[in-house]
Amino acid sequence: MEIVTQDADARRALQQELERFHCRVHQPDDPPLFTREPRPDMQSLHWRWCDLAPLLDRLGREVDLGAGGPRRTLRLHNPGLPYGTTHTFWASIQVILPGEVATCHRHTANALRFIMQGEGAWTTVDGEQYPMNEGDLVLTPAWGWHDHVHRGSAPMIWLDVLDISLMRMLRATFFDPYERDVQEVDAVPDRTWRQFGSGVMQPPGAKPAANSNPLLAYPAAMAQAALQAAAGLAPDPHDDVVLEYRNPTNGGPAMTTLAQQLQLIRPAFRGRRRRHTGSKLYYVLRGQGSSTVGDQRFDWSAGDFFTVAPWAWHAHEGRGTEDALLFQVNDLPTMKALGYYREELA
Ligand code: GTQ
Ligand code: FE2
Repeated sequence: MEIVTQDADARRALQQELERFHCRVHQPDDPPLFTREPRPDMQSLHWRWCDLAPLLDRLGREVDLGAGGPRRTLRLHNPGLPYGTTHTFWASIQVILPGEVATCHRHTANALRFIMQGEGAWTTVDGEQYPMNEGDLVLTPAWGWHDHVHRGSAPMIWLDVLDISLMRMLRATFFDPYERDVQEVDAVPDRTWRQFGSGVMQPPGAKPAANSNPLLAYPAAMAQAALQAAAGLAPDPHDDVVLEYRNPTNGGPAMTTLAQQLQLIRPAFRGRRRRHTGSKLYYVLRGQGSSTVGDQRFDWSAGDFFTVAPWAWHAHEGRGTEDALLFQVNDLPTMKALGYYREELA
């Protein structure tokens, strides 16, 4: 915005008098209110598995599950922000050892878990219980009671993503501890999976609550089979092969604020550039490739994470000999719901 400099002294004088009335006028040296396009404070970053793996080992050995809220997590921190991985969500890697219990609580933040390594843990969400095995996505929608128990024999890690920054920005933080370590499990522990898990066949009388997703688990085998089927379609010019995890009762995103995708990038793929508002995080399950994000180039391989800041041009390409498999979380459902979504495609 063009600043009228002739009245700078008047504005400064006025400001001093206005202070006690809790009012202000724009000052010449205030940062611009409107920029032509987003100037995000979050940085697009790349975390390499070769750096993360030893840190996770250390965390398992040196950090107690009980410290800092009964979870043991490595947070992916964005140095451009006071906290969080992007300005809307936090991504952390949770480490749980055999026999451990991540005790029951609930919070207004929406959470999702994508299992990175291991098997044998179970999560209980409002009485429903689901296995947590490599490649599975499990959801903890806002305000649901949840606890995780590890019944397997080797350490496990999974990715936690919570819309904590969004919740805090909107001043909507609530948290309750449960009165016991774990909650009781329902007689039918996986009820909504049995009702809605196929996606297309549903009990005729089943009435899910409006605008909420009854499904809490998206097993790896189901998601990867769907992705293999989609690989027979014409490739997407930006993403090669990509599928979104959906709410089977309304076709919308699986969570109200955050979307999740599973993506194949084949070695010969050379994606077109695009940019959009909203932020996203990728996790590489297998394979390798390269992404240009703004003026950076991320050469990624299995176990790596990277983020894309709002409005940054980005494009992906394949590398090596095997198909790369990536999991993505983004906040586009929030942007779309609020009318702030924009994109440009090259
Ligand atoms: O597992 O419930 O990474 O409440 C952060 C907050 C995980 C969880 C996190 C949480 C959890
Ligand atoms: Fe939690």
